[in-house]
Amino acid sequence: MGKKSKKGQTTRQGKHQKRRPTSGTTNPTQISASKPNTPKRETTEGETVSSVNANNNVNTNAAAAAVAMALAAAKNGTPSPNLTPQFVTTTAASTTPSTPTPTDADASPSPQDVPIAVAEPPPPAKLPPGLMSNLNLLTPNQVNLATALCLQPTNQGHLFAAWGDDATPDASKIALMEQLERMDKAYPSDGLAGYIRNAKVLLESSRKGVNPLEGWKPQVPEGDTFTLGSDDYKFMEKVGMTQIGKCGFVLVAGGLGERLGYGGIKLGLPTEMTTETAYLKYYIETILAIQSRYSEPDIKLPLCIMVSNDTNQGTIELLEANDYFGMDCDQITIVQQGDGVPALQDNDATIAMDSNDPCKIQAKPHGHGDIHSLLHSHRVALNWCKKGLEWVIFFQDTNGLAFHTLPLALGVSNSRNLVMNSIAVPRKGKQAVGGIATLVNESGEERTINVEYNQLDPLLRASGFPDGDVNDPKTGFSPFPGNINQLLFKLKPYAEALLRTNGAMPEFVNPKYADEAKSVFKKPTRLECMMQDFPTVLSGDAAKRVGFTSIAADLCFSPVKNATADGVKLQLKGTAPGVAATGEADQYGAIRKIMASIGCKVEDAPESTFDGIKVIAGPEIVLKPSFAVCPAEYTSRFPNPSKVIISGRSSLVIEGNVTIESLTLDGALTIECEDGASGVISELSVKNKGWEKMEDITDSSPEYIRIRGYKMKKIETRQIVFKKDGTVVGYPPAATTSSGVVAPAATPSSVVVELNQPEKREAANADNFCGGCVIS
Ligand code: UGB
Repeated sequence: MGKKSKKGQTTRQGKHQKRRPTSGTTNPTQISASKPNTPKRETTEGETVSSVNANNNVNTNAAAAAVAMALAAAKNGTPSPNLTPQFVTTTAASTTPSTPTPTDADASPSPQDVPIAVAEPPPPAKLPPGLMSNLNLLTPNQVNLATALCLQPTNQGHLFAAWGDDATPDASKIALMEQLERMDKAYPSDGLAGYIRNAKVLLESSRKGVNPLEGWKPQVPEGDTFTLGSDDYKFMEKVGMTQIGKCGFVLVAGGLGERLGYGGIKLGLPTEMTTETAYLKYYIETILAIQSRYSEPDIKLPLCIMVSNDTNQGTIELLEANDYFGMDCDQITIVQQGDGVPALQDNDATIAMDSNDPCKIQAKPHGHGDIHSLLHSHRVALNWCKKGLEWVIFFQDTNGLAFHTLPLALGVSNSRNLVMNSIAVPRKGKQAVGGIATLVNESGEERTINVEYNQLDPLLRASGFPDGDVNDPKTGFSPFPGNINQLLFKLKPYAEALLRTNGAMPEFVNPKYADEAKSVFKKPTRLECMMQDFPTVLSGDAAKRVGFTSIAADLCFSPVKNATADGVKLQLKGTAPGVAATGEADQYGAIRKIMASIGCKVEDAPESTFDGIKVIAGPEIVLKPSFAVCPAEYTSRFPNPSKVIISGRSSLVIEGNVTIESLTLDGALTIECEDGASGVISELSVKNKGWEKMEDITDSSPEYIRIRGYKMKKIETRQIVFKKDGTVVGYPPAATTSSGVVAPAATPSSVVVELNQPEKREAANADNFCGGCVIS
């Protein structure tokens, strides 16, 4: 089981009995001499609100007095008298007290403590009696936090309402305080006080219907669009392959998958039923294959996984039960989103309590945008810089097509010197996918960023595009490509931006109102943030170096997010269903498409329907990462592609260092090449009964079968194994030695991709400076 460190990072003893280095061990003085700046966040009303409370000490004297008394009471174990601190308020954003510390009680007012404008004094605030009488249960830090939460303007005294009830156990009170402490620490912009302050601003803007993009005008973004098999594609992919061995990988996997309706963690789901490879296994095998073929011998490509409270345990169990799928444990860093953020029940940002437990806060996920602050606070990005890595690749939990286009996009990033590059897909006008647009404001500031589809159409109409979000007649697609949240960053400027901003993303709120006056919520809401909003924290030249790489979705994106019943409705509307059956079919489809693009003859199966979802289910071809990862590698694995012929009812699995010179397949074939062995398949013809997908939605079947609607029946299979002792099982000898041992034809020891020297190369960093740390 994982053990949580102070900062929420999971650490554990690994399989090699060496503790995985925690990412928080870097000495900050090696990183940067300067303190991170206070991040700024544009509010929806255009004013700038500081996300971190730097010098907001106006009210701290009164608050500090309250705390001092409370602390004294806590120390003595006696209740302190009711406190009535006096306040002087100016504006909401500038007067919020920071969480006071005991030393504040003695501090004389400094010049910045003097209020700028004096308004009406607010009514006297009191700490709730239940809290006052239980202060002796709390640590000094907890007293500080509880006090700050109760005082104006945070004003959350109701959190302690149940503490006045004698029936409330002390353990529950302490549990609540610990939950509050964890949430306070996890929120990157001034803890819970900052969260409530930001929530009040955003809730008010939402109530007033303020357009969050007010002042910004959209333009068609500059980016690169590719077609598989084109010369442009091949060139850019080769450029990217010079970089692919220098990446750190970030997997965001904190989502519980409520829409999918699957009980386990999504990373544990099989990507397909042919090999039943779990998503996490597939990702790790891919990273290891890239490392073994493209990284310097001393480089281990790192993987950081963001988990939440919901997915932490399952993820660690999955890794441990499978020996980390072959990765060294010190390559994996797990960062935790923690408890999420408090749910808010009204426009005053009143924290909602759990309906079953008056000593528990209702928590909700804060969104995948948390990843940036976690990579900062755990120093993951900086550590990767120090290891000499050049790129950070972000990807989602269930996309079996995630890596086919990675070298292509890396080629674009490298050639264009991009700080941030989003892999994007052609998008139809008004399609329910965020569109990437370049936004420009009156002062000439520019951002290329995802705009949610519900905002894009009105924004375009209000900005001189009277038809709104429509297709370009020349291409048949919207000029604003669809974001799939597969993001590539140049590591050094990324790490620098984290140092400057703490990785805090802008937030949004989306309450569902129960009344026209927008004063009542249907259910509690919360602030959320998204990882694709990173361009908002880029500034200067870096803000201009943001682009996209667009490629057909059937090559790069097919997530598994939705329950089958919802997928059926989406498919009827002509939208990708995003269910387990399509996630699987699209993986086979992408491989067939790549094979066809190099000249292999692969027939499509007729359409089938499983539990209402229509798919082209085969032929099922699984090419493991140890065989090939991306189109350029297929070319060397299939040197005579026209001699590879696969029928629509076939199933093929290839693993390891094999070259397929010629193959005719009508049935099921698995070819495995053990580590250290190599093999060549030539003049092989296989015909057998093969495998069949059998519809299965019975309640007694395992959940991962039920959610896709079928299981695989393996009727007859030809199995070939190239063993590392040089023997071959199941394959007629190309040549036989006198001892009868098969001598497989000689093959290269690994995939050889001829890398043309790219024409455009990124200039070396003149200052030899990396993400704030000096590389000696
Ligand atoms: N995730 C976390 O790790 N933590 C969280 O708190 C939430 C999510 P969703 P979403 O695929 O078409 C995104 O919920 O947010 C992980 C893009 O914003 O599946 O609805 C989670 O585990 C959108 O622009 O996606 O929408 C998963 O791996 C579009 O690209 C990932 O974050 C959309 O995906 C995505 O979470 C899409």
